[in-house]
Amino acid sequence: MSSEEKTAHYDGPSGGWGSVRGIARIFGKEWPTPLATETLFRQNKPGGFMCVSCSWAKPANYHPFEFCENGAKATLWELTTQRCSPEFFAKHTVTELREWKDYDLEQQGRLTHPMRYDPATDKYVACDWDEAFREIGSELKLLDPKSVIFYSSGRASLETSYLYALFARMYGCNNLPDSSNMCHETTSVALKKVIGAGVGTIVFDDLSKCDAMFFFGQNTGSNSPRFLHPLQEAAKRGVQIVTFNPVREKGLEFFTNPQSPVEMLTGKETRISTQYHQVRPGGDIAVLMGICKHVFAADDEAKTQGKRVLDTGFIEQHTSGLEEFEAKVRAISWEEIEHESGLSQQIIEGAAQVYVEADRVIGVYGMGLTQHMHGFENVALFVNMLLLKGNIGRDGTGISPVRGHSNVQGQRTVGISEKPDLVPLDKYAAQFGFDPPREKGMNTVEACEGILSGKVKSFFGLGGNFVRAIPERGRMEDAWTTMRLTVQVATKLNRSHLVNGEIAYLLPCLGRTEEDMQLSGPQSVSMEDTFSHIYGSLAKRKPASEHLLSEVAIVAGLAKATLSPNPMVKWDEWVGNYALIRDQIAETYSEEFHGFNERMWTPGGFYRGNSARERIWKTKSGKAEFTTPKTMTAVGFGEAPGRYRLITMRSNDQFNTTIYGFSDRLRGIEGTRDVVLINPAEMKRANLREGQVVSLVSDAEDGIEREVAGLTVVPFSLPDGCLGAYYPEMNPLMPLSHFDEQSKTPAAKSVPVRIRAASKTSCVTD
Ligand SMILES: Nc1nc2c(c(=O)[nH]1)N[C@H]1C(S)=C(S)[C@@H](COP(=O)(O)OP(=O)(O)OC[C@H]3O[C@@H](n4cnc5c(=O)[nH]c(N)nc54)[C@H](O)[C@@H]3O)O[C@H]1N2
Ligand SMILES: Nc1nc2c(c(=O)[nH]1)N[C@H]1C(S)=C(S)[C@@H](COP(=O)(O)OP(=O)(O)OC[C@H]3O[C@@H](n4cnc5c(=O)[nH]c(N)nc54)[C@H](O)[C@@H]3O)O[C@H]1N2
Ligand SMILES: [Mo]
Repeated sequence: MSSEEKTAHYDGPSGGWGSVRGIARIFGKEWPTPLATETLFRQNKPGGFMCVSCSWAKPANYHPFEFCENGAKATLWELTTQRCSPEFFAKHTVTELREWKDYDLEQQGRLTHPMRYDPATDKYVACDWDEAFREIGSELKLLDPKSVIFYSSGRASLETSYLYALFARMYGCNNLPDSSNMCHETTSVALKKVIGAGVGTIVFDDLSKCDAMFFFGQNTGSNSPRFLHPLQEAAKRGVQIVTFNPVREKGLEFFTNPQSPVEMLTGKETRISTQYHQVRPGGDIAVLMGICKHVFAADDEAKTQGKRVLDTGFIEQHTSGLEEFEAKVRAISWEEIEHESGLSQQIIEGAAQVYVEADRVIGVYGMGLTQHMHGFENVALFVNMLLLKGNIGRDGTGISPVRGHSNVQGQRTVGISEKPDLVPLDKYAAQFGFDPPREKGMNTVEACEGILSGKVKSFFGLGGNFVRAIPERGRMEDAWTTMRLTVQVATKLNRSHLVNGEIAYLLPCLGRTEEDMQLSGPQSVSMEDTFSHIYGSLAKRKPASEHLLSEVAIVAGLAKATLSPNPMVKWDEWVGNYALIRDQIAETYSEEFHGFNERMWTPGGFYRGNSARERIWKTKSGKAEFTTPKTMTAVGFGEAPGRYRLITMRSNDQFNTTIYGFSDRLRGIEGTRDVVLINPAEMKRANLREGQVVSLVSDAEDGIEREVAGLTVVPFSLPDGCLGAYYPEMNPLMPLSHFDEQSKTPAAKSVPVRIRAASKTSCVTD
């Protein structure tokens, strides 16, 4: 990583004029029209609608513009004036559309009509809703419920999610995988095991009370940009911010607040991270062991002066398992830590000293920890570090996984889970008079395995772009067509709509920015943010087409067409008035949701509580549990000559599989996503030159050939032995068998690959 000059990078800060231009470049025509401005003004504010992008908090004391570059992009993307109508589908066969790029598919705009796939012409043809519900319902009745998958992407509201999970269970399965299975499932499993609550323990106000923050593998500048405001305030307060990330992400380095006229005009920027360390992908376990090693050493030293660094009172009263962990930490050598982390003892000790000196510490993390074969250990060890000094369950301290989709956490809260033991099934049984299935359902990876093996006969997608987001795309797409029935509920056309089962429907729904008019009047919905706060969302825009139904109405329509009537389940009444659905949620989940309808408009949302924050540990031992790791690297495959660890990354111009444009401004990569990033020293070793076009091939030792061709080599500041390239283009390279052992989260941040210096220049997307 010698010379910065030779690598692609961006000189400006995150935020600043670049972020304003970033919005304008994509939405030139649609921004800033009065209607768009009016809608953006209502974003993330009490009484307004909640952003469809990330799950960051919607604070009670909001800014005049409580949206960021990427939130604005997400909203404007939904508000587009483009329409993907039956005329469009009449012009193109599905086979033809499969050759299109993701970007071009979504560019067609909002879906307008329910569509049924016609195998005779290989085209989608408009149909009416009743016909769609009737056929899907009668097909579902013929299938074994255990062979049907009910997937959801983390956007659907609490109301929709609750009904969806109820529908699946009344139908007869717990096959409710969620985008969370590819994302923070590692968190849900690890935090549940070690602190007894599967979500983060901090709330928004803690950010203004801490002395230090440790950031592992979360890219704030692109993925939760509104977090930059409290981060900037923290930095100005002198909070130490220590970051471990293989990539030097701009948002974690410098920020200029685009909402501050002074900062915009003077170009003043705030340094965010006080230390920034480019750890090897998968090297975080070693870093965390190193930090803890230094903490124990500092504690030994303090003891000689009658003091302690460890919070011994907390450890004694609240934790179990320290002895075994401490023995392991003391036994591990600095050589091993340095090798696995790629960082020197001095650097790790420097970071650890910040931890030793700080009284109140928050640990923040994202996909850099969760998407590894030993992601569980990553998360558990981060908790170990915090436990050593009692940094959970005090103001200004805690663990903070930054969740992805805007309601992904909430979906799990209201019953979308393949794990029946996490759901109060007895309550469901009493409330709705049925016998819910008790057998564990399939998660995302298991659903993929089931599709490959032929066990899965039908796939229902409530949003998302499953085929594009999962590993092993090539094999998955081939297997997909063997299913009997596939149904996708969506706002825009994507790849998953173009790989069809024998019978396939594409059902268009209202977006969250659009008015949802039902019998009792306009309806509001609700969601939960990353800090477990729950808010109402009320939208006012005219729907993109008069033929759209709300997600609630679609789920209820299908349920009615599939299930036998049950007087305790009032699908029609619920669709007519969503407040009645919230009453049902409040009954099933009374502890969290009592008084739901009244409390949902609380500015800043209402808190559903977190036992670990109260230092009540709902774990097996009744205490917070130290974990002794079995491995020193989060990577589940060995090192070999020519083998790289590929990080699949998000650009600043995308939301997951939705590609807004081709400018990854904050990393200085413009105009294309078909790139492979590599450091200059590795380039030399591999005999590559800048601009050369290469392929990446799988090096997973499972005999399966996987290749993505047509990638241009770009020198970039990265640790040795690793490469960077974009998600989802790289997903064909990910082996389905590479997932976190405990949670089955696919290991997207270390994919074993080799570089093939190819002469061919075929397109990457296919
Ligand atoms: N604009 C925008 N916002 C989004 C999304 C989006 O695509 N676009 N997606 C949403 C969703 S669903 C999610 S889950 C979140 C994702 O948000 P993040 O959690 O930030 O996920 P990524 O961008 O995939 O990767 C996070 C960081 O991990 C680093 N990293 C990779 N490997 C390692 C490692 O081994 N160790 C460490 N320490 N770091 C590593 C990468 O360099 C990157 O900076 O964002 C949400 N918000
Ligand atoms: N290699 C690699 N793979 C990854 C990741 C990675 O970092 N690397 N990240 C993983 C993560 S964290 C996640 S969360 C998954 C994401 O996986 P998904 O959640 O399945 O994918 P998205 O791209 O978010 O889904 C986009 C589609 O959702 C639809 N949509 C948008 N708004 C709405 C709405 O309001 N209602 C409905 N019904 N549909 C809507 C649109 O049609 C759009 O095309 O991908 C995972 N895959
Ligand atoms: Mo995610």
